Amino acid sequence: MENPVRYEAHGDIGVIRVDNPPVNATSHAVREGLVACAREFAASPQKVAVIVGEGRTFIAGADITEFGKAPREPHLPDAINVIEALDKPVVCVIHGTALGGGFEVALGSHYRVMLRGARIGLPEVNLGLLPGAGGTQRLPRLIGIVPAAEIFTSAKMISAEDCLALGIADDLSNDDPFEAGMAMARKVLAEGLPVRRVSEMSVPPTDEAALEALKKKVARANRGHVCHLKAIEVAVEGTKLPFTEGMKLERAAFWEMMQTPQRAAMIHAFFAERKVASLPEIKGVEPRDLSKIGIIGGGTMGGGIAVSCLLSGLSVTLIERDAESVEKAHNGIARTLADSVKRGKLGAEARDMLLSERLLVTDGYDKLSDADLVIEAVFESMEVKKDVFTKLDAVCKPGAVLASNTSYLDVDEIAAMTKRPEDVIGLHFFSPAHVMKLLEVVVAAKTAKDVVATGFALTKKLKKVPVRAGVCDGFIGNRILKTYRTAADIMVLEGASPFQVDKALEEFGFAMGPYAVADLAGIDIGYLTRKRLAPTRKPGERFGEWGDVLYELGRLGRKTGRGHYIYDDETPKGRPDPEVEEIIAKERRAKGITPRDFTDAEIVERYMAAMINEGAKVVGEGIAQRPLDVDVTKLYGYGFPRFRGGPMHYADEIGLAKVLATIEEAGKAGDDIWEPAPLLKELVAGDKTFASLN
Ligand code: 3H9
Repeated sequence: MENPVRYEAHGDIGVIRVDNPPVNATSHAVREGLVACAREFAASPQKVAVIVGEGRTFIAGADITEFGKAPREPHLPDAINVIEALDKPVVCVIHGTALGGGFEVALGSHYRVMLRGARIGLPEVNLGLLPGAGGTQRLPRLIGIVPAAEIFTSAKMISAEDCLALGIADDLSNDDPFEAGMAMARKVLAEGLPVRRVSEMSVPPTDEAALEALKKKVARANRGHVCHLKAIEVAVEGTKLPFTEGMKLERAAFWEMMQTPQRAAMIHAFFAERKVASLPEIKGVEPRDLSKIGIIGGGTMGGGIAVSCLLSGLSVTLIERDAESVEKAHNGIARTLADSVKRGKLGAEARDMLLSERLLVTDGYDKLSDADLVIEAVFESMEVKKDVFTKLDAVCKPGAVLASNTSYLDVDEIAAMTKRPEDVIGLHFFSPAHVMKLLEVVVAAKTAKDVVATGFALTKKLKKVPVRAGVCDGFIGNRILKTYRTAADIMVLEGASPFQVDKALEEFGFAMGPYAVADLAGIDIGYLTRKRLAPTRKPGERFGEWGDVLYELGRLGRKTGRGHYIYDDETPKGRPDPEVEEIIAKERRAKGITPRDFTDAEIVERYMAAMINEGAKVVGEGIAQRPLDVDVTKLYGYGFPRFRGGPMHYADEIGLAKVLATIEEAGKAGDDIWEPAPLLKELVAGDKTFASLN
């Protein structure tokens, strides 16, 4: 793009057009263009200027691809200062989204008009940063410290209507962006409205109690992050100073954040999330039709998938086995939708329409004859699944996509039950399916390309994040999970307590440690998994068996008030139970293990090394396409802390040689999980990173 910012004269009005697809990010050329056009306007006979974005959105922020490279002048805060300092009024028109640096350009303008449907936001914290072009200094001066901090610490997008109420927008418009800007400019001219600089405004009084409450809330919600509280601090301290001094404080903090591993991790996550969705093998491949969805099974998974589809505008026919199960499934879906209404995510009328017009729950397979895509979500047993796919093969129309929501079974074997294996695919949702963003799209040996494309098209419709996975036990996510859970169990057998393991990993950034998760999911799930894996175990293989004792004692986790932890009114989130330590001590004695102490750091090191090693095997075997696919899987399906970027990014961060050394050390006890991944060894030998494969 030659000149992404252009100046045009329209009588008394100068128009500064920003045209830098896809999202008008403020690249170096845009910053240069903004300064040049501001100067051209200053020297021109025009009396008022309009800044407007071309394409689908106003400026969506700084150009993230430039982060990590040497900064080039003019810097964005300086460009915005040039605009604000003009002695003729400047109007900014916001359509689509004005995010980060884009919203900061708007704050440096003298008047703001927003199109209805447009939104603003300061999402820098999502990238491990804080607003760095005046967001922490101008916004508090415009609307007050607490409302401003709520915006820049939450990264939420604020609607045009709310912006008008808050005093961020001066007017709303139904016009196109250009006309909306021209109308506002004509109003400025007609009413002789003056230059109005936010930097010269004084900060509205601060409700100190509300500020303290917000700080606590933000600290709680963003454990491990550094940027959120730093942003509040900069806003509070900076606004006590003259504006230019406040800006210096903001700039220094912005650069401090820019150097953190958290910034690198979160920007990696941002681009990885987008990269997984554009699969080269389906480039240009048309997906099949996708409006009528069939679902087999109305339990937790099937019901969640149905809700997810309904909320995305798809019609759902859900099959259950008998009248009683039909009613139960229907009620479950209605309850989840009612909850969405209660939380303001869905109108009551829309809910009624979904239930009466878009959903059919029935026990007749024949109702699936016109379904475009059917997702099987029945009990995790090969026999049951084979029976379902035989029936689907008989009733579904030619070309219908037949998907299994299995979380570990062999999709090739399932596909072989049909006369159309090319139409069969795995679509592995995560529970609760209407909430969790990850969807593993499992491509079997014979799956047709347009079926893969349809799987990806579905995830887009459902606003989920798709990761392509190959067939193996557990695909990407559960296969890696099995390994690091085993590593945790071995550490417990060797002397760590489950409570110490959980605490160490929660301090690392996981929302919950593996044993708290086991209690939440149900100890019975782990019990069934161990039963399933029993025939595959090698003689002498070490694994934790205390879960079986908990199961036999009826300690099924949260649902029974006891699992690894005790859950009661006093400690609804659970407290460690010494009885569990005694059960584990007994197992150690029976296995002849003398317990030793573990440090929290060693626990994290081993847990992560196990995760990374299996991740490298999964990539090396082609089950995951690249290391970043492993990262996205763990980030969106397994609560991996986003500020660490995913296990493979984290591995690069700490150094692959160090990871390999941990694996080799842990492997001295002879457990199979510690067999080093060939890919990891290769990368260490070549002094390369996982990022080099992305
Ligand atoms: C900042 O502003 C710091 C300042 O305070 C201070 C500076 C000194 N840069 O998401 P999509 C690409 S920090 C470069 O699929 P959508 C994206 O990678 C920034 N590229 O579309 C994708 O490329 P590709 C604060 C960017 O319609 C394409 O655009 N701003 C940027 O679903 C389409 O993106 C943010 O954090 C960027 N800033 O959503 C906003 N943004 O096609 C981040 C996007 O090659 N962006 N791309 O894969 C977003 O939230 C969404 O992209 C947006 C559009 C809502 C704008």
